[in-house]
Amino acid sequence: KQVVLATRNQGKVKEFNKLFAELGWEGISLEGFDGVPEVVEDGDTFEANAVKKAVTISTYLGLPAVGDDSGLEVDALHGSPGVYSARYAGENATDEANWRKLLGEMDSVPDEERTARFRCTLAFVEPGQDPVIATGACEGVIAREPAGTNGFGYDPVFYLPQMGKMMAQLSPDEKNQISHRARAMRQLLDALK
Ligand code: ITT
Repeated sequence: KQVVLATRNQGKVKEFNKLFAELGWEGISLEGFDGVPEVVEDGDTFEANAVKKAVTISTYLGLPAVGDDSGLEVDALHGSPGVYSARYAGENATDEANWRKLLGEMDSVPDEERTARFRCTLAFVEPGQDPVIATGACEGVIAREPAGTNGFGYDPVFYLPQMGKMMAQLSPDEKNQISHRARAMRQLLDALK
């Protein structure tokens, strides 16, 4: 099955390529296409944005597409940065600028109140058909210092107590066992069966 990855985030693309390979799917990147429309992420839920990405791309290319909207929900910040995770430190902010801002905001938050979770919503769209939605979450704790160089986004400051490691210290295969994205992908597969 050929499915377009409706994302410009290369960290997501790498993870999807592995997750898709396990299913025997082929992920097609947006890089190879000209004139692909920008998707304006103006939804206030992960689902609205994921659907918008998948519908825009599948309609434009006439191919099945998967949209991923994801982010980090921090309890001490009442669920922020949430759908704004990619631009927490401003429009076009780097991943490092975003997690540094987060560490700053969390400076006075005690250890036992630093719980958080990654969330991922996937929308799978065949041209002209209704979206199929799947979700996944991954629980953890916001660290005080970064560690690790794998993954992307907030992975260097997202601590997994069960593993005794930061998300950025997991190998790509280890992250794909437990991540919000992998869990959503498994749910999507069940929904498509
Ligand atoms: P596309 O819309 O093109 O897919 P994006 O980076 O703008 O790319 P989102 O709007 O879904 O995607 O923002 C997701 C942000 O949430 C991402 O930039 C990271 O900062 C964070 N995030 C999502 N999944 C993550 C993961 O597995 N590890 C670390 N951070 C993650």
